[in-house]
Amino acid sequence: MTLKLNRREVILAGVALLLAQPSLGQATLDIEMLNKDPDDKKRRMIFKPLIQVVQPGDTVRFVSVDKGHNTQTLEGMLPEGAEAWKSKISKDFEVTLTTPGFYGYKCTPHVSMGMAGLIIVQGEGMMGNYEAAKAVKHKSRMQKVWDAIWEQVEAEGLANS
Ligand SMILES: [Cu+2]
Repeated sequence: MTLKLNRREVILAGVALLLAQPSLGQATLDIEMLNKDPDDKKRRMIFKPLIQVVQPGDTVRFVSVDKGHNTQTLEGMLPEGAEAWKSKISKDFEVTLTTPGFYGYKCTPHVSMGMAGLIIVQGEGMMGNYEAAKAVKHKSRMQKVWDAIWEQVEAEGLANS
């Protein structure tokens, strides 16, 4: 038996293949909200991992492992067109990210302790807000945390479109 596909069938097969690609996102990645880093007890009030790299369409799930934390986007640290968020204290929170770029966020009650983190959504245009996000000034402890985050971004080559 010979397999002959008409034009419509070829297109449908192509669409089905595209939809089957797992790399197009829709993974769920966790960020834990912790009082102490289980791998380094000296590190307190942290998001783990500190830098989370995802693909457009992926969902980031903030997990309230220890109580008393939340996640809130930092002003000036979102790609253009991306929506800000602020979650409830001590609650898990999910956000699906579709716009490539750099997303800086903090824990509202623990700003003074430098509790913050970065999500990088890879893809076309991701460098669009890199310099702007890096240029945001923070207070004392928070600035030290961001200096370390940007250093790690450079060191790991994460700022490449
Ligand atoms: Cu906190």
